Amino acid sequence: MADLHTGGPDLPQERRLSTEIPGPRSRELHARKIAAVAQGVGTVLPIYAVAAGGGVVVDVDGNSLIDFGSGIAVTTIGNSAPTLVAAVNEQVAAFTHTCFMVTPYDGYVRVAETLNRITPGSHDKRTVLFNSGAEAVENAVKIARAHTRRPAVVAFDHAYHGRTNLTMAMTAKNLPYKSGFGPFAGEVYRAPVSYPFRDQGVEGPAAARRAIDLIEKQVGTENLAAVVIEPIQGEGGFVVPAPGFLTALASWCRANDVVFVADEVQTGFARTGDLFACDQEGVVPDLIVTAKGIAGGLPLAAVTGRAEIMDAPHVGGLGGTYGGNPIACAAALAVMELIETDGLVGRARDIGLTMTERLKAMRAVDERIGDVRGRGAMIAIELVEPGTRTPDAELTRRVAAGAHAKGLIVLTCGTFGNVLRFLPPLSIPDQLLTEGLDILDAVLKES
Ligand code: PLZ
Repeated sequence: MADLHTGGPDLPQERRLSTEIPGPRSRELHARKIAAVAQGVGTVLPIYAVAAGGGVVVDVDGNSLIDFGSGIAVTTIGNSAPTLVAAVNEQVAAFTHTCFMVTPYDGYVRVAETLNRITPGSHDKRTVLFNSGAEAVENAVKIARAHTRRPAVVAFDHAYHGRTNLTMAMTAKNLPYKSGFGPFAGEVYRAPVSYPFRDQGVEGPAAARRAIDLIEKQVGTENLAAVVIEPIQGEGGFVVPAPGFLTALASWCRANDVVFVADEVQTGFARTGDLFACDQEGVVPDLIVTAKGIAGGLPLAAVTGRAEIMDAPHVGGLGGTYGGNPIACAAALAVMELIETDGLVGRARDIGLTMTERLKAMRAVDERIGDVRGRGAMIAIELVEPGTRTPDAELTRRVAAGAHAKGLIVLTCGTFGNVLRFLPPLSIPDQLLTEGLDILDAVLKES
């Protein structure tokens, strides 16, 4: 089994079921997990990984599963891309840490320069690095408050921004994220998003007007520091707002000196078939928050934005021991180079076309698929009771479990728990993508 422990280019790109899922070794490890790890940390699929790359995750029992999850939209370039592994190894051997706030290093600066160049808008930008999406969202709010000297923040229905106290307040869904963990940070207000499937007939600009009216009446622009929005909502159900919603919101923010923050933690770095989801509509956020796909699995996150806003906090006002760790920065530079040189934006679009075409064909003969949506390699189906818009979370759970049993890793999401989402790594071979969709088709028919 030694070869199982090697990810990278030699990992066989095949689905292989050697045992039931989870197998005996995974079950043994899972019993130890339950005895050792706080139960608050849930598990989607308790197979224990030993190798991963391309489009597969290999477990301790020798099973090789097709990956439609990418570790929640993180391993966009794969889990063991050779250039990333080489960059990380080189950096580990040079030094692991000095703390950028103590004695800085070039990798951090290069990541900042690259993000300033590739994020939407050609204005003068600055970047600051952190460890997680939630930490970066919190800091975007700090920066917006320092710049505007106003307290309030608007987030949206179905939003997800993290699990820290402020980002829990900004996250919409009670269970599992918030219940029992309050009181939450104050001055967070919620506005209605554009959710075309559940909001039939409300066009983007009208949905923006609805949100803006509420913000003006309930918050007041003079109190509002920032509007924070995911251009395509992730955990909330891959909700793609109607065209014109984001542009109208962004221009209202600009006119009212409110900082428009795009949370592209899940949508960033080629995932949606554009470098950033904002690019598709030409939306230029004042601040953009990135994480996940930025560094191929190493913990890194960033806030990038207009120089005059980013430079509002005083010297020493932003930071953290590990933010912009040199190993994570080396990984990010490898990822960003690969995205540019390997045409991964186009690859995400192709994956999106393949998935959407197939899922729409499935929808045509299955009334339980209420909606097929998303962009690029970020696609979902919303499952409902036939011919209605009533969410069917039970069916969603069954389909996910059925896929897992057949060796396909899929994730669910959505406020109502009725969305199956597909986030394959862009390194997945076509035949595995097709096989994964075949499995999904078969499981839906059986469920
Ligand atoms: N903003 C848009 O999608 C993380 C969360 C999984 P962190 N989404 C996955 C879970 O159950 O914890 C996310 C996101 C958006 C912020 C975050 C938070 O990023 O790196 O998990 O803190």
